[in-house]
Amino acid sequence: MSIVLTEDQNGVRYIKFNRPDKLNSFNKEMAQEVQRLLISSDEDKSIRCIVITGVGRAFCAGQDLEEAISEDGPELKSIVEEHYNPIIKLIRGIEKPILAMVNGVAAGAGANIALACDIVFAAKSSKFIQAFSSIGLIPDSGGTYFLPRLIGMGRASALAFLAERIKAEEAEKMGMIWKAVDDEDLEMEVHNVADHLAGLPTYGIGLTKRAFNEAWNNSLDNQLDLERDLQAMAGLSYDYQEGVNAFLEKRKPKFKGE
Ligand code: T3D
Repeated sequence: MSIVLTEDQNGVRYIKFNRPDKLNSFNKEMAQEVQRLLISSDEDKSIRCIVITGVGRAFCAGQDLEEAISEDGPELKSIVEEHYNPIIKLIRGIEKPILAMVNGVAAGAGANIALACDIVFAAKSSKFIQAFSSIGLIPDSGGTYFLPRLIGMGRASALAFLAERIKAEEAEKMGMIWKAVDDEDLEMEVHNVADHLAGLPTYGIGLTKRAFNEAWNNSLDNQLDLERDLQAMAGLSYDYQEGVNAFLEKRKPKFKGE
């Protein structure tokens, strides 16, 4: 059985971590496979939305700690550099909507991979744990970048230092994730949103993602310049023409993501 499962449906690629007996913790093979699948999802024009989730009772328990301490395993620095950093850069750099469907516990790098996604849905029974401090590490996989920006420095510090288990509903309340959903409704809700997103003007959505990525570091002047340039690009798209024509002709638009 493959270490990561994939399924393509209605323009949506589902990427499912598949080491359920290890709570989908990451080893080298899984990290490389996730990178490969993200790259191929980016290159495949028929894929217009990506959903990342886990098989079994966990989303992902972060680094496989047996591998991390194994004498013939990869060094800690290369685990971060070669396994997680490329995944986070791909999630942020792929100009298509990426959803996290957090089906169970998300710990360590697993939590931060979810938080790097554009929209995070989580089953109400799931929990987010910045598990790093429990084993003497620092939040990686973008944790020190995204957490303070998403929830503010005070909350980020508390989560990172204390490694408390945060329930999905609490995560929603503090703005860390988009939505906590009843467990039995999670798949249906995420499938519906993903199908919907895949039919939207995903070229424009990709440019919006680029603008949001840049907004973290830009001055207002620079951001306004960027909006001007990206809007000019969006204005040349098929989808813009189609959206305006459909509005004027009082019909439903049929977008292509171009
Ligand atoms: O080199 C580096 O480490 C650098 C990279 C760092 C990135 C990171 O992600 S560091 C953080 C690593 N992750 C953790 O510290 C989390 C460890 N896991 C847990 O704290 C707990 O398992 C959970 C809170 C996630 C879930 O608890 P619970 O009680 O529901 O499940 P469990 O019984 O602890 O785990 C079930 C099995 O999964 C168990 O195996 P067994 O006894 O049934 O054979 C457990 O050992 C295994 N498992 C869970 N997490 C990991 C793991 N095995 C390897 N690595 C794991 N991270």
